[in-house]
Amino acid sequence: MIRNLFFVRRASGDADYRAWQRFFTELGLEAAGDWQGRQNQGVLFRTPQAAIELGMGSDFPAADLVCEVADANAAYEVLRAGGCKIAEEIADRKFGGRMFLAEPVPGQRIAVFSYLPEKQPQPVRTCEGALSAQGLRFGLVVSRFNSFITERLLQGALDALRRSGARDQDLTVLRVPGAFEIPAAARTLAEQRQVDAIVCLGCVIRGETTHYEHIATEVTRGIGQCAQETGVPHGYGLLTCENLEQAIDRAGLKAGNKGFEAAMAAIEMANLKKSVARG
Ligand code: INI
Repeated sequence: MIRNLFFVRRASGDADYRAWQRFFTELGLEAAGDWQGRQNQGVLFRTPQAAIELGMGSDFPAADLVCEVADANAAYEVLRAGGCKIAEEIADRKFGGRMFLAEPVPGQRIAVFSYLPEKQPQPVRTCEGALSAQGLRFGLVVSRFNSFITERLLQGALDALRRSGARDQDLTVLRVPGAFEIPAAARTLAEQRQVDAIVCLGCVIRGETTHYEHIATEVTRGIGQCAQETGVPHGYGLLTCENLEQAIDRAGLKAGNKGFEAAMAAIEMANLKKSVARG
């Protein structure tokens, strides 16, 4: 499968090489790397976006490279001032763009255009939650059952929150008897609307009966339901393990600290919620 496409310009000599370099630099590209061999040299300009366009019919520019720029008028002025030959004058085109043909080296034409304002494609609105906990309030619900593990999850979660800028006075820790009680305590916190996100921490370890499965399923469902019904983001830090060794690994040893991860998810989701609300 294709991983990368390279538009290769083979300069016929030093003057062409420099002309191409000046052309792409003037259009705002930065050299991402260059190399110097005994018999050759090259420089790589990476573009913010590239695409292959396939077409047929009329009105295609007479050039095998088409550069979209933010402002074709500005690009035209910059290139002309730098001495680049303009092979076809700048003008509005039927497709909704303003375009000209540049000829940085003899016989090699490149079309440069920008969309007219009314035809400008609208960028996709993308929202992502920042990883800053500054000014945010968090509730942490932690079960005492398997406290050898859950206290480590709590330390991991507090570490993530403090490192991300949370202040201790904005953190509330609720301790509950076992994992089964986590969703109810989380809901009490969520309904009071005094926290921006909740971090749920517990550890269920398989025993001889099916008890473990019932608890794990119910707690997971309860945490998810609380998050969805109250709209308060919940970080899910419930370990569901076959044995103590697996739990230790996930509470700060080989497999990281799931409390830390749950707190980071809570921070991100709290910020995401705020940024979506801001619009
Ligand atoms: N609570 C846990 O947090 N982890 C477990 O592994 C566990 N097991 O296996 O029994 C457990 N049980 C207690 C349960 O969460 C409730 O606290 C208890 O049933 C009282 O409601």
